[in-house]
Amino acid sequence: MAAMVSEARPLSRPRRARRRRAMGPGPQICGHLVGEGDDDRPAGELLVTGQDGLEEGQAPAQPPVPGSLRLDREHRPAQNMGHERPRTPLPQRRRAHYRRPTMGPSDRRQRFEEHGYLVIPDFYPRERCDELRAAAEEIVTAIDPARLEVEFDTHGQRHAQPYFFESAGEIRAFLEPKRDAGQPRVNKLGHALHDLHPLFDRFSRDPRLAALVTELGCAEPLLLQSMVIFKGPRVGAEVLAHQDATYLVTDPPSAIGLWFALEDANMENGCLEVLPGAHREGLRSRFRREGDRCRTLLLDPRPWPEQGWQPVEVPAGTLVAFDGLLPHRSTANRSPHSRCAYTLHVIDGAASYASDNWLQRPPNMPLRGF
Ligand SMILES: O=C(O)CCC(=O)C(=O)O
Repeated sequence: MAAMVSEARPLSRPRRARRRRAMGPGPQICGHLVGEGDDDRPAGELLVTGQDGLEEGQAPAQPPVPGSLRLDREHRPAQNMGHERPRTPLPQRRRAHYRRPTMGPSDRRQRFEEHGYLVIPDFYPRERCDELRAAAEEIVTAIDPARLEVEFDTHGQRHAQPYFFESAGEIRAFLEPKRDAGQPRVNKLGHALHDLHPLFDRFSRDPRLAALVTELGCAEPLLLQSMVIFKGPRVGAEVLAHQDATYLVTDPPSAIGLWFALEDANMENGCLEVLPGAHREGLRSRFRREGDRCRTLLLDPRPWPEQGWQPVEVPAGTLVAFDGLLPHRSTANRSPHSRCAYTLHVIDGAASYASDNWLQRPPNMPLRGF
């Protein structure tokens, strides 16, 4: 795949070693987790077991009721930008051919609409997560070190510059603002891994994901962006509270985040934290492209509440699906253990995509579905 990594070229052995150092020490696993069948789960934790009883890579035996989830353009409220997600009819409950019918599809949809997120353990086996992490490390190793200079900074958004905008159709690396013993570390890779790298493509286009987002109300799913967030030991930066719809505006709002724990995530290493139900309060701000820079437009001046945040502590292999309007954040990783995640954002092709979103794909690389 010649065009897989932007401006990548083979490295000499010493440069490869320098890149490896930039990746930091290998991942380690630590405990304090919520697992399937764990009855001590905090109240309100939305745990879905069984993924409809489907095996990895297996399409649902019976697809969702045809046509039941399509958005009707005629009946969509005009200029709904950043407000209520349109309510589409719930799919009819599928018959009980699932192995573990603990939560039916319409329960998942109802819970997703009520709380704004779902936790699906064991979506991928650990080996698939390890494989993805190894591929991500290989990508970093292959990137020209001269290109490794832009920091990803959720405080000042200093990364919002051409290098970042061009990553819409490439695979680029962004550095942690903090160094580890003087060494730069990679914060994230983005944003077209799912279209440019065969392994990420396969991981992202699992038929079970297509079935899930359809079930959650996405009529014509399009895979918009993907990221590997390394969250390295001691240096992994805080991600400030935000809604993904701030960056991925569609009318009506349609973004769904699919966040995969590639390593165990807990309070020590900076797991996701969400504000259950707050996706129903509308969009707080918009991140708008203005030429070669971006500006944040405040739509709702209220600060995020101090209370009510729910940590989502999960083992590797868990999928957390969340509404683009759900506020979420993660603390800095001050632990000796990394907390790597892969995240994929899907939008509905039946909604219109804002022309001033930062992410604009090059004309020769249109968005694709599953
Ligand atoms: O992984 C994290 O810490 C944050 C991820 C996030 O904000 C996202 O996927 O939208």
